[in-house]
Amino acid sequence: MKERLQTLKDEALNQVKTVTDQQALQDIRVHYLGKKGQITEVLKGMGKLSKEERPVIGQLANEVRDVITEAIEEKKSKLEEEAIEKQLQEETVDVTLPGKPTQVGGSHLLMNVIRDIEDLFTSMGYQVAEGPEVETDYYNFEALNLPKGHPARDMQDSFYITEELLMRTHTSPVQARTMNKHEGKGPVKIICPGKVYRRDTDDATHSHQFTQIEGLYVDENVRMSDLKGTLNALAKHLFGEEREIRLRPSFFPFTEPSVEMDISCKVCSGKGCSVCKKTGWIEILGAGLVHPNVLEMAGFDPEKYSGFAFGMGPERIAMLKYGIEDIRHFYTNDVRFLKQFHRV
Ligand code: 2U9
Repeated sequence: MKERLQTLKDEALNQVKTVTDQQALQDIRVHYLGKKGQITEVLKGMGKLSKEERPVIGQLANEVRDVITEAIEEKKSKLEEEAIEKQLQEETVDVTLPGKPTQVGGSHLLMNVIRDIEDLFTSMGYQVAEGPEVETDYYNFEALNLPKGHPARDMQDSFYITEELLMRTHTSPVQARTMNKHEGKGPVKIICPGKVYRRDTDDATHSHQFTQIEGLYVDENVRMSDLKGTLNALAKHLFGEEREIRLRPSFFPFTEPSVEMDISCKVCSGKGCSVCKKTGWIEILGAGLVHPNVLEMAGFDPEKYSGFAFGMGPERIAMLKYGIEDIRHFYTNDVRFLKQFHRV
C-alpha cells in the first residue's frame, strides 16, 4: 500500500506539472481525490489493513492527498496567472502603433453650397421652404404664368406621370404654394432648395435630375434695387468680397422685368479668359420682379404688393467655385471625387 501511495503521488504530481489547462487539472483532481479517486480508493482499502499499519498508511495517505491537493491548487493559480498574462498580451494595445484609419464621411459638396446659401438668406430673415417633387401641372406651370400650351413649357421638357402630375421642373411651385398659404398677406420671404427633373440627356453640363435653389421676397414696395442689393450680397458671400456683379436684361414668364446676373470672372478678374469665354463675366443666376399675373393667381393684389425672385443651380455654383468640369461627378458617388470637398 505504501508503494501504491508513493506511485500515485509521483504519478499525480507529474501529471499536475505537465497539465496546461484548468479542465485537465480538474480531471486530475477528480481522478486522484474525487469520490471514486485513486487516493480515496486506497483510503477505502484501509479496512483490510492491520491495526498497526492503519495509522501509518492513514497518515501517509492524508499526506499524499494534501501534497497532491496543494500541487493542484498551486498549478490552478499558476494557470490562472498565465491566462491573465496571455489575455493582457493579446489585449495589450500598442498605442504607438498607427490607428486604423476610419473612413469619416462628410456632407456632399452640393449640400455645402446649398447650406452656404441658406445660411446667408436665413441670416437676412428668410425661411427655408420645401415642397413635393411630384408636382401638379397647376403649381409647376399655370401658377407661374405658363398656361397650358405655352411654348416655354417645352423649354422645360418634363417627366409627366399623369395628365395633371409631373416631376417638378423647378422649385418655383414651392413659392407659388407658399404664397397661396399667405392668403394675400405679405411679407413672404423664403428660400426654396430642392431636386428638380427635366427630360434631358445627361452630359458634362446637363442632367435629367439636378438641384435648384430659388428665392422669393414679396411685400409692399419691393423694388429692383432690393433685388440688386440682395444678389450683390449673394455673389460676395459665395465668390468673395472682391466680386462685382452685372445684371443683363432677360426674360422669364414668371418675372417682369427679368434679368440674368453675372459675376466678374475670378480667374482673370474680368480681363477675359477661357473660363469666362473672354468676356470677363460669368453668368450665375436668373431673377426678376414677380410677374403681376403670378402675384394675382396667388391671391396677392399687384397694386399693393410687389416682389422679387431668383433662381440658380447649386451644381453650376460648385463647378465654378471648384473648377469641376463634369456635372455627373455630383451624382456618380465616386468617393475619390466626393472626399475632396468633405466638410466633417
Ligand atoms: C415665383 C415667382 C418667380 C424664380 C426664378 C429664375 C429666374 C431662373 C434658373 C436658374 C438656374 C433655372 O436651374 S436653372 O436653370 N431660374 O433663372 N428663377 S426667376 O422665379 C419665380 C419663382 C416663383 C412664385
